[in-house]
Amino acid sequence: MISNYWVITAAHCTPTSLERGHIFAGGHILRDMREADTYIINSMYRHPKWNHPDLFDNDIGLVSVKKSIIMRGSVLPVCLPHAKTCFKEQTQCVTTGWGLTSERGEFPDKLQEVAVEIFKKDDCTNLAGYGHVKDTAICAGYHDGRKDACSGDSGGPLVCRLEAPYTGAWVLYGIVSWGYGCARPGNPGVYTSVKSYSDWIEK
Ligand code: 4AZ
Repeated sequence: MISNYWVITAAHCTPTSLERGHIFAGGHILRDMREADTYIINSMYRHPKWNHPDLFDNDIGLVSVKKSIIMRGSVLPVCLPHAKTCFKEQTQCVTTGWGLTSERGEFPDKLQEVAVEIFKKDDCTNLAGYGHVKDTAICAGYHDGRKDACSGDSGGPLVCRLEAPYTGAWVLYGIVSWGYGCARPGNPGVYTSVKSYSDWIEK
C-alpha cells in the first residue's frame, strides 16, 4: 500500500478488464482474514508496456480502492524510493508473501518473510536465462540459491532499509516478478525496480 487509496502490485497480478475482488489490509493468516479490513476494488491499472508473456518487462500495476484505507497497527503505507535511490550489491533486503515455501513445497497459511541480497546488475545478466533483464528490474537472492521468493509471492514487496540520515525508513525497492524455479543456485529472483516507475506511479 502506497497511500490511502492505492496498492501497488505486479502487472501479471492484475486482470486487464475485470475489476473485482478485495484488498485485505492487516491480515497475516491467509485462510482466516477476519483480522483484516476489507476494501472493495475501484480500479486497476497495469503498465501499458507490460509485455507478458515474452520478457516480463514493466511488471507493475496499481489497484485503487473505493474507500480510504484506515491506517492502524501494522497497516501502514510503505515509502516509495526516490528515482536515484540505489542499494548496493549484497544489501540485505526483505521479501514477504504467502507463496510456496520451497519449489516443491506447500503454500503456507502464515505470512512468511525472508532476507535476500541485491545482486550487481552484471552478476545477474551474465547468468544463463537472465541476459534480457533490463535496468528496470533488480535481481536479488543468493548465488548458491537457498532463499528466494516463489510461486504465489508475485506482486509482493521487496523492501530495503534506508541508511542514515533516513535510518529506519523501509522503502519499496522492488516487486516480486519472476525467476527460474525457487532458490536454485544461479537463479536469483527478479523484481520490478520500483524507482524506475516513479513517473508512471505519480501519473
Ligand atoms: C511466481 O511464479 C514466482 N524465485 C515468483 C518468484 C519467483 C519465481 C516464481 C522467484 O510467482
